Amino acid sequence: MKAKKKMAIIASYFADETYGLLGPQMAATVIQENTPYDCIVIAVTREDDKTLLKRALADYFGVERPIIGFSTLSGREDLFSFAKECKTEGALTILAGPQADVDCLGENNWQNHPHRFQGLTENFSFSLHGPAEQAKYLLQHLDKNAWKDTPGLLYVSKNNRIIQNPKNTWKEKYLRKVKWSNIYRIGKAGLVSHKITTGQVLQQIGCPYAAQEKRVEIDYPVPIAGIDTQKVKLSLKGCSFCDVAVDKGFYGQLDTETVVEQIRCLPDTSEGMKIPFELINENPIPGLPRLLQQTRESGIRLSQINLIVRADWFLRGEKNLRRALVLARSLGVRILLSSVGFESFDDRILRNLNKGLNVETNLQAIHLMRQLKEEFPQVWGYARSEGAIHGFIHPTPWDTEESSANIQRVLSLHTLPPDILPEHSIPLIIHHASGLGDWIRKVERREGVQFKRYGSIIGWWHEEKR
Ligand code: B12
Ligand code: SF4
Repeated sequence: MKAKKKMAIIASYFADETYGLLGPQMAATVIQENTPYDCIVIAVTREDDKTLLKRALADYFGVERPIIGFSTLSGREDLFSFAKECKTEGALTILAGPQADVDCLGENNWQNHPHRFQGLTENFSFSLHGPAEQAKYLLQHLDKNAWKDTPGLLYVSKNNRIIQNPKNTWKEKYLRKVKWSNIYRIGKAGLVSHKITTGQVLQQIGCPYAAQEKRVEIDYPVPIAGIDTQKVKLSLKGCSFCDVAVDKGFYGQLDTETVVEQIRCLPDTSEGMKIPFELINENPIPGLPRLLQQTRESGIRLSQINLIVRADWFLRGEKNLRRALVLARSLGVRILLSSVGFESFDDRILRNLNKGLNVETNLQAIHLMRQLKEEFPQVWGYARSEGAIHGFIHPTPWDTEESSANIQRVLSLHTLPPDILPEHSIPLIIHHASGLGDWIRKVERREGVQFKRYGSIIGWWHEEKR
């Protein structure tokens, strides 16, 4: 039998992570099963030694030309440089996964504004944005020019023009299967198989909130002294800081059957149950009782489902959630509300984030989360000590003494630090292609200021003189 060719996907990772890398792992599975290539995922932390990584890649590819996909790099400039080095040394480097297109293209109109993020066309042979199965055509035609017809491909032509092929849409048949044994880390002696103890299951692509277009007015950043009363008008879909809203928009829910097939692929615990997994769906509660029922009918034993929910949709789902908790109790399954994107406890900041809800809604959700703990103590989890990390964005460009005092007052009045507040807040991150990217560029243009770029991220905290 002819040996299969080889491909590897490099993705960004944190050292102590228990999660898998669903997107890259799903892509590797699609490639493995539908092309002449074996494909693995290599999870690379900032601390990993790049010389060891190089050596491991050389051992893996042997005499073959390395074909290396890069995905979910989280804006890491060390990995952008690593990709460029591999490309210079003869590898074929493909930037794929979320934001691959906009990160390759660079920031809007950077050609006329040299301080803006100039994109990654020099670091990668090309980018491929959208569903993994688009790579089938590419990998089958690498040696011929026909790869230029690959859907979703973006590349620089010989006469220096950027060519971007239209993307294919998502097809459920490719979203049924994920291998969980295809992820590796770098060890001293080469690639080491990495065991995943918390999985992810895709149930919805994108976010329904990102399907609603709204005309919004966002305040100026406070650091621009004296002009902080001005506003910027924008049309936004989804939360202003959210890259998912721009990247995926809203495609819709997957069939329960597709979701159950993915659950079947998850590794088992030593007790023969599926490992805990996060349901990737911003509005999972309406379908939760049905999902529990269907897994039971399929003979699958679950240990724990982690939910990510918006506070308003959590409140709206109360009735279904109670049904699901009763069912979960009878099945011995735990439900952990692992992340609610509260983001702030100040109404002005929530408005600037275009979160579409207010502090009162966040507090009502917290009240219900705590009440359910009293009613379903064994089945229901929501607190930091139970593994939840709720969203709290701080600092932001709109922090004032008044907003900080306001937030402090809400935190102590409702005793949020012990169970709700995460150990660390996350500073507001502005990806160049997010709604806030447009906001900050408008501020720059109007006020003749510049904010520093950190790769694909705009440093709103670092204003530079022009
Ligand atoms: C669930 C999720 C999490 C979970 C689990 C993450 C994980 N390790 O998988 C948690 C909450 C832990 C998490 C944490 C973080 N996340 Co997160 N997360 C997501 C989310 C919402 C869904 C990811 C997912 O599974 N999608 C479903 C899969 C099937 O879709 P997909 O990833 O697009 O993959 C498909 C295609 O794109 C393609 N594809 C993907 N890779 C490749 C590679 C090749 C070669 C090819 C051909 C195709 C291909 O194939 C897939 C199937 O068709 C995404 C946003 C989103 N909706 O995509 C962010 C996202 C992946 N996370 C992101 C970030 C930044 C983080 C954090 C760094 C945040 C932080 N500051 O802590 C951490 C890092 C975690 C880590 N590296 O270990 C970014 C990555 C940005 C980027 N472009 O690099 C995203 C895109 C959100 C965003 N835009 O900000 N996250
Ligand atoms: S932050 Fe969450 S709720 Fe807001 S648009 Fe993004 S995915 Fe949807």
